[in-house]
Amino acid sequence: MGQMIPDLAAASRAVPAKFKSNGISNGINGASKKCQYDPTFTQKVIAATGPNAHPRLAQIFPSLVRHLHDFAREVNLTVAEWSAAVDLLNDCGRMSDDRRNETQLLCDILGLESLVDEITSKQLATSTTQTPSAILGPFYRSDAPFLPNGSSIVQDLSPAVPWYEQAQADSAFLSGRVLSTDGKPIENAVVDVWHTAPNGLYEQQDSDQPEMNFRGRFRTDQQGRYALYALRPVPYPIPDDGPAGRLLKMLDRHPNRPGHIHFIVSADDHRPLTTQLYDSRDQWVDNDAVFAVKDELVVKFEPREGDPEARWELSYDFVLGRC
Ligand code: MBD
Ligand code: FE
Repeated sequence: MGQMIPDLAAASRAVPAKFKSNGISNGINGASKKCQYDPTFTQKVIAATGPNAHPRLAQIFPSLVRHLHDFAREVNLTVAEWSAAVDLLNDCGRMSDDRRNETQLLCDILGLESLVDEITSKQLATSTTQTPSAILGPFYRSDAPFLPNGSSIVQDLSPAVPWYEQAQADSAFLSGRVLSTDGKPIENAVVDVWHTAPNGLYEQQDSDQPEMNFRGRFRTDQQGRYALYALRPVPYPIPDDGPAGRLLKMLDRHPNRPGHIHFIVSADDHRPLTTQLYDSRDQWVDNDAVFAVKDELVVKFEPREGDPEARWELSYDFVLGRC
């Protein structure tokens, strides 16, 4: 029986010396560490802000500086570690262009884009019935073609395409309405939609795909309806060949996102909605590398009967809040 009682002293002795007494996860120790450094320093930096500073920045900058400095003191950040972080940010910048936004991807794996999305949507919400938002992600293109309702965002699918069979097996008809929070259908709303190919790559990541493949904008009809052909989305790893991927590996984390379809739904007099729908069949739906899944956005595709163009169907109504 005595063996069942955990030997805390032994457990503590087993901690390698390099992890001991560094002040991390130890409030008392951390507080005393703070005093080791110039106690007036942070205030000096905050006080340097001038009277004509940008108002919102003047409001939030003191908090930013306080948290940054507290973090550095709490972990005893060294010049070498800070310098590695600067290199990481510089690498993100160098890797970014109009096809790839590595800095945004870095924010995504830190959960920051999902957090600011939650904050923004809660601040702006005018009703509890509106469809929840989800993050934009780094692969949006604002100029997708307008397509007639009922047409397909899958371009040039032929047996020559390596993922032809999977595209056939995953062919899906998406439809639904765009509604206002009072339940009224909205005519002329724009449903802007994009997703990856079955190889897990967005069109701009993949030189083998035609321009604007799996992207389109649709306008709702008089009953507020939209309809299009697309594919059931596949899970895929976020690009992990850059600094964001390096960080994931150092954290022993996986890069996978559950299969998802992105939407921006907009209409006159309503707040535009940026969101994503997640396929419930997906193994990563509870374990998203960028922490963007919300229960209300997980959907179940149903088998579709009698349509040679689609094996699956999904009906989903988007509810927009008024401005
Ligand atoms: C994606 O496809 C995405 O949607 C997000 C949010 C982050 C990285 C890749
Ligand atoms: Fe995405």
